[in-house]
Amino acid sequence: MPPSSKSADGLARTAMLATTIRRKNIKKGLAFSVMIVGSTGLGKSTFINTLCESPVFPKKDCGSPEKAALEKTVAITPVTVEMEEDGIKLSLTIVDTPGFGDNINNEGNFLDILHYIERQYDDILAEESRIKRNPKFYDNRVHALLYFIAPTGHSLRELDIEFMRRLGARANIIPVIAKADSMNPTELAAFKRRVMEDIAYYKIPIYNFPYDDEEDDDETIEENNELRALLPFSVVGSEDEVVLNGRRMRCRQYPWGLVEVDNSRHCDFSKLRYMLLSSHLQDLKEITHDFLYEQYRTEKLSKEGEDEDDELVDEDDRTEHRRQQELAGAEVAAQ
Ligand SMILES: Nc1nc2c(ncn2[C@@H]2O[C@H](COP(=O)(O)OP(=O)(O)OP(=O)(O)O)[C@@H](O)[C@H]2O)c(=O)[nH]1
Ligand SMILES: [Mg+2]
Repeated sequence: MPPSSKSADGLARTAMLATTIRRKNIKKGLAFSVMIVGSTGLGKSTFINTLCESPVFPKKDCGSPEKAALEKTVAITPVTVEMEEDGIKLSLTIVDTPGFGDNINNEGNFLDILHYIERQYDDILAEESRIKRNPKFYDNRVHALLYFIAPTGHSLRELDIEFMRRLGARANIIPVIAKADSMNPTELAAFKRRVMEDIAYYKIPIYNFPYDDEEDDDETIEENNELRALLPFSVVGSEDEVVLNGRRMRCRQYPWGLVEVDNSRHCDFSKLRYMLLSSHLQDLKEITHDFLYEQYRTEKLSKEGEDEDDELVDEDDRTEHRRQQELAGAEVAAQ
């Protein structure tokens, strides 16, 4: 068989295999996990309900609809929602976290969140080391961390900088401006600019839609550049709907007008949702596995190696010490 036809045959087989895997994935569904972090009361739980288009965190009934409100989140809460995006089944795990910033020292909140993320990496590490794999094992690694920034109009707070710098090595951080309806378009544009200046100045590692000039096609590069220019995404959350001119829309209703959640002139919610659950889902998963998890694994295994070396040194020291004692004892006995 000539080499060219052999390689064509091989290529056809690879393509067939890829199609079969894709079909299986479509049937089985994709698993994706997003964590939501930020100060208390910034609308994190409301955002989750808006993203999932269902009351994942139902309102607390306080007697009348006006008084109904979401309860304050008090513990790290992962919830899995089955949904369908572009005809593909998605098993979406959303991890809600208690808002921080109430305490003078937020170290506890930081560590709880960091430990949650690292625990999922540890689970994978343990599973990878098993001789017999557990077929029911569920990979719960966090693929994207949406960090909610308070709409102060100034710039990043100490707390935001500290958190994103510390967690950036463990998760794909996507910065988000919460309650964007509290700023007008000029204020919002200026705030976005200042936040990005801070991110660059403090060298905060965020997910900035990376691409490869040589490998990626023009369309991907253009799309990534457009999304990069939107950072940090401005969001508005609401589960309330109104019907206007026969069109049903989710919005926040004020005496002076409506803020539409899905209107890209009002906020970036729909673009964020599309990139998260559709266009960049696979990229976020790959970076989590190939880079963030790999980095954690290397650090953890080399640390364990160092600890073992230390133990060996300690053991050597103890043996030497015992030998010296025995020698001294023998000398005394001989005298
Ligand atoms: N103006 C405005 N208010 C919002 C928005 N999203 C949520 N809210 C309101 O903000 C309040 C707090 O919302 P939650 O979703 O409970 O906030 P949270 O971040 O989960 O709060 P914690 O669980 O305490 O951390 C509620 O009254 C929401 O209706 C928004 O986009 N704009
Ligand atoms: Mg909450």
